[in-house]
Amino acid sequence: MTIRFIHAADLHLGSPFKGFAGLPGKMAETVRESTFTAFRNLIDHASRTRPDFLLIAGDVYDGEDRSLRAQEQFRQGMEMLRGAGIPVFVSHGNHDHLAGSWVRFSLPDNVRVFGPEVEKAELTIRGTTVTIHGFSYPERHVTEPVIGRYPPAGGDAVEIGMLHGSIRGDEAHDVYAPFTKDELLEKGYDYWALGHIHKRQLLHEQPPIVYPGSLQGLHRKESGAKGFYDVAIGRGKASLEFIPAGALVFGQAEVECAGIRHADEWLERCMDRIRAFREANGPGLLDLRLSGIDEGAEGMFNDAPESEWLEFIREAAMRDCPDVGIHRITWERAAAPAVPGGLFRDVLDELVSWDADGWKSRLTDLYGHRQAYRFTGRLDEESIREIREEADRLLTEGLMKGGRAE
Ligand SMILES: [Mn+2]
Repeated sequence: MTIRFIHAADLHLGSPFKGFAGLPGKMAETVRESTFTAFRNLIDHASRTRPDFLLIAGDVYDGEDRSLRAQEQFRQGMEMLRGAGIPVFVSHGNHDHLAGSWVRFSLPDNVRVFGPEVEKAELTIRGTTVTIHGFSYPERHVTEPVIGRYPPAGGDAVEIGMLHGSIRGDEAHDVYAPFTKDELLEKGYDYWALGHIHKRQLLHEQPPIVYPGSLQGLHRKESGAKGFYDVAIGRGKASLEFIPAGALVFGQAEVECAGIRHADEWLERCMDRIRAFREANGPGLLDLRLSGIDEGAEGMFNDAPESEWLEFIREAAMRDCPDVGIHRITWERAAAPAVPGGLFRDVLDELVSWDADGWKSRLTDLYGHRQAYRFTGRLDEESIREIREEADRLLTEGLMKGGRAE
């Protein structure tokens, strides 16, 4: 007796994808549409392969105001599954918590949305009872543990827990509804369908404790194939198959620049990497990291503004691999040019002196803004470091080029 279901999470329908407007051709639109395309891929897979049910473990929508378009697309997908006789269980997460204000759509009756308290849903599949436990975030910040409110498994039913949250003590992410692996295992469930962490991972094999990751990469740090799990649970044993669903893959490629003196040599090396990426991943957005820049290459790069190099490679990529966009180029220079003292140095030193809290306090207005926070990425240590480096680079180059900073 095998139960088969699909586990997806973090769809982030309607994610605005800030910072991609400069991409040529249809790429910008492909990026903007990507969460919807990935969602359609999920629905198509389910309609075609007819699992017993579908689980969505939080963050269906990117914003608490759930745009009309995102809701309409979601409703249509649910209607299709209703037509195919597939029940759906949804728990909302920190991005689409229940306290947001949004225009209401009615969902078809195959969809069960969990309320703010941990509750259970039951269904019978070919004579086997399946019990699904879950809850939706009543508000954006659920920082208290909720795991204690899940009842332990009892009886013969196949029991599944849905939980949007993170492992206690995981410093890399905002901690929501924290739990430990042991706390999950102690419940005795047959499967834990997690959401919130966008990187796919298996925390435990039997019984499986699973983050399927985001359905579509949402920015360049969410690189590699994205999708969902197709799960089969038989007698005390589960098997999982990862199904890619993303419309495009975020990736990085390194371009070795030693010995390059002419732009056409550089172009050829870049195109080799772009074609290899296309071969391995299909459509995508690529960051090019230029390494091994010797003095000659440095001289060549300095003869044109960085924006022009980016435009140059974007156009070449569009001719050859139209579905691979070049997101950005970074120059890995051996040593940064020396910056004279004075005002610029003071500004750079000031930036470097701020710690994470310093950055957060300076960005409070922006991050706390009702609309703006959706367009700002997560302000973690890594993004702070990137912002600082980028500021450093812009100031330094602006200074070197006599104020021609972009
Ligand atoms: Mn999420």
